[in-house]
Amino acid sequence: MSLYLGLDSSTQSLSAILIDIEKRQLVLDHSINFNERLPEFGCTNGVLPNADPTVAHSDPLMWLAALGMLLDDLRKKGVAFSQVAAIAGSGQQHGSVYLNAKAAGALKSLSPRKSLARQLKPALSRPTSPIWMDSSTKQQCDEIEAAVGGPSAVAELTGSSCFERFTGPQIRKFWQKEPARYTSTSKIHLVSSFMASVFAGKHAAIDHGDGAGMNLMDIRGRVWSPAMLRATAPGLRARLPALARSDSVVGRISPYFVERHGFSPKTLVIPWSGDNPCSLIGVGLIRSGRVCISLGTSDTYFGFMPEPHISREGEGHVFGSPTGDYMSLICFLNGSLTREKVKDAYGLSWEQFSEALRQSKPGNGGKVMLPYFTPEITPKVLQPKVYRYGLEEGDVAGNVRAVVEAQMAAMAIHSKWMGVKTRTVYATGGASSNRAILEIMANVHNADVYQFQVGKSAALGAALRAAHAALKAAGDEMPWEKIVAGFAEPIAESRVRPDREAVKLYREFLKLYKACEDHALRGGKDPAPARERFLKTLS
Ligand code: XUL
Repeated sequence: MSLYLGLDSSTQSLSAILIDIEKRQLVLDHSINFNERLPEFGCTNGVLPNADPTVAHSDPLMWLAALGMLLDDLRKKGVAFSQVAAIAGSGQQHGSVYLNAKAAGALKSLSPRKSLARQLKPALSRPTSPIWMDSSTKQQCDEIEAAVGGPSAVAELTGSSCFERFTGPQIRKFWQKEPARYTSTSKIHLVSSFMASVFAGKHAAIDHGDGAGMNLMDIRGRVWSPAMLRATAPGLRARLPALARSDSVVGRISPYFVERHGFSPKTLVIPWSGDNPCSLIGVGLIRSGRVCISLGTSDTYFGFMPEPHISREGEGHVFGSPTGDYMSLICFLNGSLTREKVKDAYGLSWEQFSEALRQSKPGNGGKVMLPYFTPEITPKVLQPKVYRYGLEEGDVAGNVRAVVEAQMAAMAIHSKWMGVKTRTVYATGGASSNRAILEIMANVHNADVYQFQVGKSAALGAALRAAHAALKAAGDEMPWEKIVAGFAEPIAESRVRPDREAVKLYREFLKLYKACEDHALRGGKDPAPARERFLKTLS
């Protein structure tokens, strides 16, 4: 049995990647898109409608329905589940699932004749799950930070200051607004540990990688922090699962999956982790020096870190790496959907969007957009607003270039705290297939940019984690270098080199962009003089 299954329960879809570790082969790659296949749950792009734009919840039953559908699809495609040695997964980070006292019994005695969603619905103490796109907990963040000694104290302790989407502030809001439901909650899972629990038929632990995204775990000690728990909600310790290493074993697969889908009863369930820690492995970032930019629903900028180096500006995060080390991450909420909004606003196809990028010039003639179409995480913007400097709304190519340059500039500016000299960037996610975007990335970051063969780095990382942990459990541990070799490799021919002239120009452009950001968000000076200076460098 050398097959390993990696799943990725993400915002908009559930994906699977099956690998054969001995043959170094990706056997299969399949996804269930929630919009297309599960419209009956009423979500748009994985989010339930809400009158408050800062609230973003999803339906955990939709994730379960997707799981049943995905496994059925895979079986129809001829996947021999009986040959799968272990399963691990990746979950959208920070999202939480609230279960009542019936959950343990329900997980243990799932009937293979009924769907997961139907059987686990009565075990939910809260029908919806707040996810990472939620930014409605500013008050709770302030309260928690005040109780613990300020944002830096929280960051020192947990790896991040309080962020609205992090699980701790979300739990505090739930306790404050819905105390009866909080009282009836006996276990609070992350998306990752919830899905692992379903597979294992018992409450699974939260791994250190994803646990770091809660504002509840002591990042160095890797234990629940008593100070953070106290500041968040009463009786929280008893409601949290245990914490575990990412490469431990949850247990054997639940009989539900053996009987209904044909898995071997020996299949191991490995703790699921967050999508970012999984992607770290999925792109082979197991040593320092390189970073990955993932262009997905959110854009993320992340890299491996041997020691927890915390952002003093409170901008980024330190999570656990599945290798047992650390990783740094910065999340930009206005990612794919924002590029798409600009594309749609001008009635363009993606091809025309790229053409507009090719036709316009680096630096955009000093035209700048701050594209906060939705609230932004980095820099923190709670009220969505699009700012334009020297840029007319009707200027199609100008707006297209401005949105991409803004995204790349924000990454360059807000990643300085990591102290990483970036020479190589690995680009992943849907938009990484767009070379016009990668050219801007290479020039703004002054780095070689490579694409990846496998777009789904989180699912691949999960499959690789499954192989690593299962081999370790069998006393046959394989070093990480060997695990990722041949799977998590950039495509050599995809290299986009920075252009010397453009790099010089973007160095100046970053100053202009920063001046616009300071003006819009921090009451800084009018950026017109900065724009004049930038225009002079163009001439
Ligand atoms: C990371 C974050 C996002 C989600 C996306 O902090 O919020 O990248 O993990 O699923």
